[in-house]
Amino acid sequence: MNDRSHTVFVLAAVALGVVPLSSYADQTIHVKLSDNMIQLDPGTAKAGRVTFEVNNAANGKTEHEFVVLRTDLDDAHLPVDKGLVTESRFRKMGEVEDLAQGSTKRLSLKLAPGRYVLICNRPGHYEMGMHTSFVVAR
Ligand SMILES: [Cu+2]
Repeated sequence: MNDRSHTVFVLAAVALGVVPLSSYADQTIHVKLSDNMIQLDPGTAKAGRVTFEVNNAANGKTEHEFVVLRTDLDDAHLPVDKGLVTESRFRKMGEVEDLAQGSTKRLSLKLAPGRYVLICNRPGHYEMGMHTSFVVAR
């Protein structure tokens, strides 16, 4: 593709809404999983494409996971049954499973404005403190 046809292609893509310039900014949230907490940097995002870069930074050999739930509930007060948060009660946006100690995986989601809760739902891990809230602004 020469320069001119490339320009035409890009303009056509923008006109069609294939490449919405206003919401194009890619947002990366660095997620650090420890055995008793989940830390986010930064802790909020704007609506649109959000990529969670999830690192298992636990000291031991414990595997963790990372689940994104859409809910207005306080992250510390989710329903729990036998050590597991009852995920079926929520809209699950996505998850990263089987994250070995020291490893990093990415999860890219399109998120609408609202409140979310991020948890690790390995047995007992939620109750150990592996949860945090996450707000997506307009
Ligand atoms: Cu965990």
